Amino acid sequence: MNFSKKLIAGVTSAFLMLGTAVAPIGESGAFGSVLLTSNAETYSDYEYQVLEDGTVEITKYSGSDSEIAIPSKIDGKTVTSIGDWAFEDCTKLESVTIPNSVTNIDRYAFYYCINLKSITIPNSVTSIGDSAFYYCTNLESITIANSVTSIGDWAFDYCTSLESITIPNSVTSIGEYAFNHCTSLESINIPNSVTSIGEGAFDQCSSLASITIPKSVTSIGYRAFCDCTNLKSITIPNSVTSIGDKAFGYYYNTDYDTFRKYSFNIYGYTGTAAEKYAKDNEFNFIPLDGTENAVTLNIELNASDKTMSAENVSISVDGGKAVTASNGSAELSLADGAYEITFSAHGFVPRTYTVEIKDGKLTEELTPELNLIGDADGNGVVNTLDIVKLKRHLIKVEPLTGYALDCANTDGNDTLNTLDIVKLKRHLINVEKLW
Ligand SMILES: [Ca+2]
Ligand SMILES: [Ca+2]
Repeated sequence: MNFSKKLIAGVTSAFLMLGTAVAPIGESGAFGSVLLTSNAETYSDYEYQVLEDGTVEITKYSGSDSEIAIPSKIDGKTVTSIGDWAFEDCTKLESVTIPNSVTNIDRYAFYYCINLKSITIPNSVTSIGDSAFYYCTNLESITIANSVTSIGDWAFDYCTSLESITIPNSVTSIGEYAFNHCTSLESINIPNSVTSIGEGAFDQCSSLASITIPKSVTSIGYRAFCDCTNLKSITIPNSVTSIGDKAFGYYYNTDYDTFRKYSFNIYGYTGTAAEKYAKDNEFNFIPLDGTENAVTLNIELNASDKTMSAENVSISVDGGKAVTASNGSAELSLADGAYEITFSAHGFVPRTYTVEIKDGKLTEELTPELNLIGDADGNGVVNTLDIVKLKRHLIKVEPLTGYALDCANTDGNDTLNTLDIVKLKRHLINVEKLW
């Protein structure tokens, strides 16, 4: 199935490329050498066409810059679209700034931009087309504004360097195989605007250790989380009424045959699709009935010198009980009792809190606060004052305690020493960033 899908994608690509090449000939009706020139107009390194509404679509980038800012206007006309294949195979490209006049990023727009490292999708964009970032194997970070409502099929397939991504709460559908082969993706929070998770959406995300399915989701597609080898359990809210074949708890061999994991826990509610899936596939089912009293926590990321979204926080509870999180807050659906809850996010030092829930309520109010790696004094900024703090700790003038110790431990090993200062310095002179 996986292969046949790929094949179809490949055939479609070839067909589209042919279509692009042929169209100008038919339209212009020209002959001879004229045939070799496109009817697209050019502006600097861009080819473009004027759309029916008088706005501009970028159809091709022919430059070889590593860093580009796409213009918002060309010849006085607003650029609204990045067309199919526009930046295909731009292997020199490392960073792109998309102007906030663009509403559509079309199919294969950044296909095979293998050196593209980061991209920000502005809050004018409403859709990310199929295979838009397919095989951008160096893409480490992507910021998607909360104007985007749909993420196309295969949109981020083979983005193997992507460690985290924030899906804004404007997105209602995640396309088929959208994050397939995102092998570095460690956590993802699906916002509570999403109603369906497409077939194979997170297929082969081998680093994915935790996943939160919000209560807005009603269907989880075929193989949606198949071959997520690090995923040991999943919590399914009772809003989910349909779960596709081998959606989770299975892995592939090299021939893409599927095998059932020996140990996989499904947390869910009795009498729902989750229980049926667990029984049908002989997985351990842990009922969550009686835990419907949700407790909401507001999570704060202490990072004034870095743009971070609390939507990206990943939450784990000892025993793997039900947790849903979105938009900087976590909703815990836990039975009465004491729990250790760990909050983590890329660039931040994970933090564990002990909470007690009684009669469906927290016994003490809790606002989890995470500090950046290196922020020893916890003021949201990593600078030379943190080095001073660390030095004063090392000479025992002002010892750091608790969470501050972890924040100062920039290399993440077992001790605080001068190597942590070296790491901090290298971060501050932009030699080796901590995040
Ligand atoms: Ca600081
Ligand atoms: Ca250390």
